[in-house]
Amino acid sequence: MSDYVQMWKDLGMDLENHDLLCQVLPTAVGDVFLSQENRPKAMDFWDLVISEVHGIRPAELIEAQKQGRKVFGTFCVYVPDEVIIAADGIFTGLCGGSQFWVPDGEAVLPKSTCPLVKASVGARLGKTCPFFRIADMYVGETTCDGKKKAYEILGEDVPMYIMDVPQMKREKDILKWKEEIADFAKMLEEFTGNTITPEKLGEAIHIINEKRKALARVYECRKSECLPISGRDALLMTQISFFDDPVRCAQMCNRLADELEQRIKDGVSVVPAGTKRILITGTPLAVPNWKLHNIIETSGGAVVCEEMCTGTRYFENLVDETKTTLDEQFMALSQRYMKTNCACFTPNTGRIDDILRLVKEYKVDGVIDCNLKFCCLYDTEKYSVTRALKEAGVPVLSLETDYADTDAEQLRTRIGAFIELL
Ligand code: BJ8
Repeated sequence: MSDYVQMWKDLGMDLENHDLLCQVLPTAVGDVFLSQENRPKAMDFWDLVISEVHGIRPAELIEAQKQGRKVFGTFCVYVPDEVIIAADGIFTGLCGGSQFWVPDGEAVLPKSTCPLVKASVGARLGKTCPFFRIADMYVGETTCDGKKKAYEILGEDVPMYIMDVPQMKREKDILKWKEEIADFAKMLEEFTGNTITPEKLGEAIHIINEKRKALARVYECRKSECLPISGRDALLMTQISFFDDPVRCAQMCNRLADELEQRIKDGVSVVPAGTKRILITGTPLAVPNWKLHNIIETSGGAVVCEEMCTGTRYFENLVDETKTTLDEQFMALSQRYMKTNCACFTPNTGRIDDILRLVKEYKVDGVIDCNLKFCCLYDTEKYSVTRALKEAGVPVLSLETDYADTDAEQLRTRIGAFIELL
């Protein structure tokens, strides 16, 4: 990634520290991804993107900024990308998934904050992530307390807009979220100087729906008994989709899905018959958090589905494309987004229904419910998730971890024993 040094300098990054991050990434990518056998050829796209993750896409974003476009950094799947696109803006995910950024986050946040929040704040304050330097504005949301308070610190030296996510899913909450989306649109118009028309929003809704359909096609292939892609590769695809241009993302995912569908027809599987099929549920796995997938898939299991925001919650449910006025479109957006079952809602029984449905659809042998340390929301839902799965006769293992590698061997022992018993 040495070609990008000048760009990083211009972004005001801490080059010395950033070098340390760049040094560990190739080994991690090699160990987790390139070591796998019989991978789909179409993964070459994601191998390239991840090997130059702080180079290729940031350079594109800077180029777009030179043409006058604005970049918006987001932290939650509740922020509607469609509206950003309709204002001719570009969205990029910002959630941090590396232990590397945690100490810089801990310098200003309580240690008892979840690693996702600590890493995100650390990536900004430590000046070691180009995406955090590039974004013209951050878009936060009122989901968990950790994020809400962290946004106050993050927003000290970069424009920060917060969307007020409802905490319940009554009719009036759906209306409230619609109003919140309309306000977001107004702010985007002012910030970008571009007008959002029903035509532009309709086009943007179509673009993101196509991206969702493409991601869903790849996931559909993971339902097959003949498993054409590993969980690690599917996770990488999903993680990168938060950063990539949505049209290219759809193209690449469709290209991958074409190959996977052919593999299923040809009986090509990445694991031996009888490998135990695992569904993971819980807190999101932001890039480059591949720890759990890697342990499971090197312990005799295969991850076939993630009931996570870096998984099914990201692409399930489409926005109604038949609406023709902005008011109707905002409502259609609200209705779709409010179907996402995040643990910040109460009650959140829809998530249990989703998990039970996905267990059947993906022919799952066992569920691993994994929470990031100090995420009280998903940790509390562990109680009802575990009970529902036990009642349905589905084996479940609950785990709690963070980004550090210190518990890797302990996790390996527990996961190995769980898979053996399935
Ligand atoms: S819709 S899951 S992306 S809020 S893990 S930071 S909840 S303490 S990430 Fe999330 Fe939106 Fe919900 Fe999805 Fe807080 Fe928990 Fe940390 Fe979390």
